[in-house]
Amino acid sequence: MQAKLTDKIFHALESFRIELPSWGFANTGTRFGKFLQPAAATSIEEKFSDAAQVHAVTGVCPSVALHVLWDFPRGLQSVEEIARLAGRYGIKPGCINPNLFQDQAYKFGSFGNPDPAIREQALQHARDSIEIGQQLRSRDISFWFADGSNYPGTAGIRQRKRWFEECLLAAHSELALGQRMLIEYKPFEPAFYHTDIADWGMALLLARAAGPQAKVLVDTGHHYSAQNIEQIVAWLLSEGMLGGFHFNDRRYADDDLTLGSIDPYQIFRIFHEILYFQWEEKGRADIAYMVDQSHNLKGKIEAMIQTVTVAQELFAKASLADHKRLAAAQQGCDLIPAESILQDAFSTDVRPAIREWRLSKGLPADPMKAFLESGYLERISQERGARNMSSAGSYA
Ligand code: AFD
Ligand code: MN
Ligand code: MN
Repeated sequence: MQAKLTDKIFHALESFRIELPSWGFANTGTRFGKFLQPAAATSIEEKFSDAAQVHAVTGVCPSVALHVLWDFPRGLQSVEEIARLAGRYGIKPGCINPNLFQDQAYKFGSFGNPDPAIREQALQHARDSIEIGQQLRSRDISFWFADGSNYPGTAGIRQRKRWFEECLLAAHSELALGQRMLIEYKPFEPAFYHTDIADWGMALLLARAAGPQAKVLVDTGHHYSAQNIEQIVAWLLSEGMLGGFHFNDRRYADDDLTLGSIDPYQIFRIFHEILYFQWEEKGRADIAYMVDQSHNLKGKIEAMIQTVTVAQELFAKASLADHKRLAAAQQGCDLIPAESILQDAFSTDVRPAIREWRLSKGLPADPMKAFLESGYLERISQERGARNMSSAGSYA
């Protein structure tokens, strides 16, 4: 490979970091049940330990996103333990995820619930989550709401929008300087008639209404199959409203499959729009790259390593697009040359250069092989197997 291309790839890899989800290491499933895995993490310490393994072999996952209900069983009282584990395993607490969907009180919604007492309960949980973020010096709080309805006529859509505006504004007023609120959208599931924050436009308007520290979070699985996600990304970048991503892949719905397993070219095009924007603006976009996946069948740590290495590969490919030539080709409506700039970058095998970069950092050339040879999987399967396979397994 030409030295110039290798330099571009090295430069891209230097800046690329991706955050792991604590819940990706635990037993999860579908509404039809879950298949327990002997090595699955069931405690927050095991999640930190597993995340540390992925970081040890890849070198690019220094933080782990946390779920307030699942990882902080005692709410704010759990902060000290999390801080201790972070220190012990060398993995920073990442984005804080409030849980506004599991409590029975949220049957008819959280911020969108017609009962003001339940909206207040949800808002208090949001305040606690923001406080947890402050105590752990974690910058981002990412809000996903299951709120919606299952049948026409059962919910006042505009009234619920107003309640969301009120609650998000109130939550935003609790943010410390530098903290961010990321508002995530999702077209459907678990609500099947309407979801209160169903698309990027709704998330954008609500973020704008909440305040200047609110941005939009794009979960790549939260789109209809025909949607052009990179166009949404380009618009949010242009508006300065792209806060970050939850990366996964999908075939049909929010399938939470490993990144790039179905449509790697789509993830490449998303990365391209970001790098093209950064080239034009001559500065880095402040975007949180995060994984959000459920590994129902694949081994959890192996699937996470796969996702991280594929993300690196697609980001490195996207870094090869010649933006200057592309801008000129677009300006001149030179369709084939313009398209070829993306296709040539996407079809470049960047793996040798990535292996070189890893070795230059003292990292294993092949993270998956290094992990499988480390004996960690055998050890935790041994330690956790009996407990995991006997119980119903704890949810996330
Ligand atoms: C589910 C939701 C959403 C959320 C994630 C973590 O669809 O993506 O971000 O759980 O709470 O996947
Ligand atoms: Mn998500
Ligand atoms: Mn999701």
